[in-house]
Amino acid sequence: APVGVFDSGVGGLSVLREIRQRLPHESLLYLADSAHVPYGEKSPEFIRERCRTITDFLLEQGAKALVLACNTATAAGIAELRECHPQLPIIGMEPAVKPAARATRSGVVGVLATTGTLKSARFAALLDRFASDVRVITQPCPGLVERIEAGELNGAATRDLLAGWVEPLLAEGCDTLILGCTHYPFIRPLLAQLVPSHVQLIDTGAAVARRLEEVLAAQQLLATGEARVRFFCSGDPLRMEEVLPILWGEKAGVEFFSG
Ligand code: DGN
Repeated sequence: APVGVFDSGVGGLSVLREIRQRLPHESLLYLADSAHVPYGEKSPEFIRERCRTITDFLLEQGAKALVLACNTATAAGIAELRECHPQLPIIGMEPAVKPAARATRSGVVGVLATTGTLKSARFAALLDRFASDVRVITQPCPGLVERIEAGELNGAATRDLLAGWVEPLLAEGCDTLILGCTHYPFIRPLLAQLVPSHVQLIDTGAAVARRLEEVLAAQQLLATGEARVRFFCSGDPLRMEEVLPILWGEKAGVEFFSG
């Protein structure tokens, strides 16, 4: 049976890449809720409703486990999903506050994430738990997800947007930046050009793939043999097919999800 992975759009492909690399025998279903991207400014109620609809679909497709490859959806919806599906392994994303608090030398950590994530109770709890000794500066990045959805990972517009957020963080002494949205690993190379080399960039994709492996192994759900990856999207499948070679590294067909 496949593992179901979803995001508001194509950002979760950064997580899918890590899963594919770590667990090449797992069949994967990836759903981009592109008709509703970005989730960043949507209400938690709306996002929870999308989480329910998408989860029902992925379960109909036979998913044996679920990865919410979206920080915003995790913050809003994972608790409810776990309540409704107590038997289903469900793994979510969260900004990597704990590793960043360990890594910083200056004691100042910057978090790039959506407004939805930064305003959530889950994020506040994460700071209480792991960041009591460091100063955390949060920075929402409106407009960045849209650029990445369009496959614009290197252009001047994307660069200018990013530079405008990162420079004040550096001026405050940040030496560690958390990529707290699954879209952002795609602009990591660009970000690396905008910060001094001692600044560390931290994201959570690899840790989520490791966690998925542990959870599947513990329930004896790990697959062997040949794997298949299927892509679904609630927006325009042709548009997603255009950006897949850039973000996934291969051409693939995308099926329309009308839910
Ligand atoms: N990729 C999502 C996240 O990790 O928060 C959200 C992107 C969005 O829809 N704004």
